[in-house]
Amino acid sequence: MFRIAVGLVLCSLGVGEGADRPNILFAISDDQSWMHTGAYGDRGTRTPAFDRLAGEGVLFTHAFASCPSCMPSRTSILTGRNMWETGPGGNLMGTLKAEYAIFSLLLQQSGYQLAATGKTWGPGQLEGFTPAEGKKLPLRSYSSIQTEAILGESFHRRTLKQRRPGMSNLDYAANFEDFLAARDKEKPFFFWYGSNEPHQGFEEGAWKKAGKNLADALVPGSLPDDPVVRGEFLDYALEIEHFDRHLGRMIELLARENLLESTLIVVTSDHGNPMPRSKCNLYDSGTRVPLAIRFPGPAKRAETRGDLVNLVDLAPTFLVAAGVEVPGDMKGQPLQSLDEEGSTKPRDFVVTGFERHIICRRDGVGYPARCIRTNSFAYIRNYEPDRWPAGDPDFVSSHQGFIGDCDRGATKEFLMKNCNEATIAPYYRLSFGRRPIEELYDMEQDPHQLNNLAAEEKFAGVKLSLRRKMEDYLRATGDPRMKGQSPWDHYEFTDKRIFGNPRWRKEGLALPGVISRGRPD
Ligand SMILES: [Ca+2]
Repeated sequence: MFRIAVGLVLCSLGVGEGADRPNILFAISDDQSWMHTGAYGDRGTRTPAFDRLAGEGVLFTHAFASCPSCMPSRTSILTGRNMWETGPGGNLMGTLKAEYAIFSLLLQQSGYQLAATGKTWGPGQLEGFTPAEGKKLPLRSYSSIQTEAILGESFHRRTLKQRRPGMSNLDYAANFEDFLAARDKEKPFFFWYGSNEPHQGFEEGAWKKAGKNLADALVPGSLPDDPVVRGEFLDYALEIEHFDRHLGRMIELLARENLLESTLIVVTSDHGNPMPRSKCNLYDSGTRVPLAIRFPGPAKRAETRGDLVNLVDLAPTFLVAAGVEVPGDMKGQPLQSLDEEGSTKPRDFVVTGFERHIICRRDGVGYPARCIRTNSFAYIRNYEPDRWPAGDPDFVSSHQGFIGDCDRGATKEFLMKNCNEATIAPYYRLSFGRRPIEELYDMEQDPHQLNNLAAEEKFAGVKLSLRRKMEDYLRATGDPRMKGQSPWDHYEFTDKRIFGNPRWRKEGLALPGVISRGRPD
């Protein structure tokens, strides 16, 4: 079984037996930008459940994932460590090492019951994990038998009567209901609700059937204002609404069981939307996520917090709520009210990072970058500016075609097809073209990060001070990049199932050395 070094924590838990500790419901969507949520003002995406929780708790306006890629972001959430502090956990299809403390296991050891439905942690491998003999679970979008080792029993038996094309067939809320019925009522619980939505694979044109209006689509300024693009953002909005509907049903179930006031509810996403220049990018559209927290107790007056938050802050938030001591190597800080005694001061900057997502460049290398974000500016350092930021344009990736760090979809196809049109070419370059070593954006004047100020004399002082602040933080947290090292380009890519892409085989492209060969399918 998967084991983890927690001795130092266990000896000082200090948790009282039978203490009145809250249940925790953690809801995380897959690839949702903060802006595509009703509470932040989007008219094209209806999210009444999220908005309700924000209205009864705290709405965070500046929350950021540590890394804009599924598994690294989820690794950082679980470990409370920045993406560069998790070794091969910082790459998609990497490995989560057993040496890092994981908040869910700390909760479990302190008496919590763990359970989950939908997408949990992945895709990747847990170090040292071997399934118990005869135990098999259906693989449902990366929630597999191995994730039960870190997040408890998977509830997945209830499926939807009518599956929506492009979406999971899991009835997430019904599975939560099953868990509530089956749970050990002597224990507080931690339940992970991970939707597979709004990950790419949308039903194209579904927005028409749903009666949405193109005029309501909220398209980031880095993409062309075209009906194709607007339509894709509405198809994606429908998937966010699916996630939110199940969340709403879960809130109702908690209320029905009289558990709402004894439950901490946290809702967020693992990173931003999957359209070009978002996911896998350190711009706001890639790393900035929705975040609402309803703390236990009766509904409070709505509070909005604009301080910068990193999703590494969630692990300590859960542990503090449960009365469990936070391990010293978790870099996050709890998000409990800033007014409470002993609380930490708000962050005035966050640092995010990106290394390797899928295999989409020759030699299997990534696109290393780091970003520091303050309330006023974003500074990005691209460590390998000769590489293509979204993947080689002439190399067929494992499963996303050319330019493989951008998921297949209508907007991507539109940009590729029209890249020589004068009005579209600048957008193509913004998404897929090479980038300078440094980027600097004035986030108040230029929220979509279109005007790079890094070469402007007027901003030289700002740029230098941000770079120093970022590098000080990276050094203090042991980023190998600060020593000129690049372990991520060499870590094993642990999943080869996706290499069945016929185009890849047809073109006879050599598999880069980082792809594992000996593993079973
Ligand atoms: Ca994701």
